[in-house]
Amino acid sequence: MVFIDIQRREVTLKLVYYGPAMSGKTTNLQQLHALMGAHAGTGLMTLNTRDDRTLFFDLLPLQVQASGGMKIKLKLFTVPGQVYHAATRRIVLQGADGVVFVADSRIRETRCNNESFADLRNNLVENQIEFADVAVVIQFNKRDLDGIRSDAEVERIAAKGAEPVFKAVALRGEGVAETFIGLAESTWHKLERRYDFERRFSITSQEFGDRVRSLLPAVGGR
Ligand SMILES: Nc1nc2c(ncn2[C@@H]2O[C@H](COP(=O)(O)OP(=O)(O)O)[C@@H](O)[C@H]2O)c(=O)[nH]1
Ligand SMILES: [Mg+2]
Repeated sequence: MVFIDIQRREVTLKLVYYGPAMSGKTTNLQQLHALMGAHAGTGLMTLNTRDDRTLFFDLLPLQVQASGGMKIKLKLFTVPGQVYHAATRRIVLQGADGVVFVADSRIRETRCNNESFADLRNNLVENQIEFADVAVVIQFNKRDLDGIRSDAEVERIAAKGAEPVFKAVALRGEGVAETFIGLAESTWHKLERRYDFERRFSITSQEFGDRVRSLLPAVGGR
């Protein structure tokens, strides 16, 4: 779980993009990286096979600084979705503070989405992470394609569950920033309650949200 370095006044959050193969997890990180421009820091690391599938994981390390001097590192990972990468997914998920489940909106992908969500729950258990202790948001990606669940249906799913739901066309960068900001803020809320960041490091969730948005000048952050 969250890594807190009191001496260096540094907190590291681990955020994981989970979901079935080809749902658009790597594309989310690529587009997020592009939207961040010069703010993106050390850059996106991807480890692909020759056919462009994620081999191990992608990593986008980010950092924001609060006015009180506290440094917050955000490490964004993707998992490889293919069934045979089960062990890798479990390892990447270790110590996750927040997870975005990237679903493919097409109705024919329903079964793959459901299996992957069950796999997520299972791997959280394997990693001794309580589902209630990890922030989870859901992204319905590929809204540009035919044969997708309707907006009304997505809204019904959103109303039924506790997890915030976002719609996206990751390929065009649409909804990518919103999903990331939603994930970061949900994760912060969850951790703030447990670790009392506001008192210990004098940073409010409002300030944290502002700092995260400031990483995204292209979508109206500062
Ligand atoms: N039409 C469409 N294709 C997408 C979208 N997002 C990703 N893709 C494509 O889906 C394929 C798999 O994407 P990728 O990010 O590698 O999936 P991952 O396996 O979840 O990492 C690629 O060909 C992407 O270009 C989207 O919103 N719409
Ligand atoms: Mg990938």
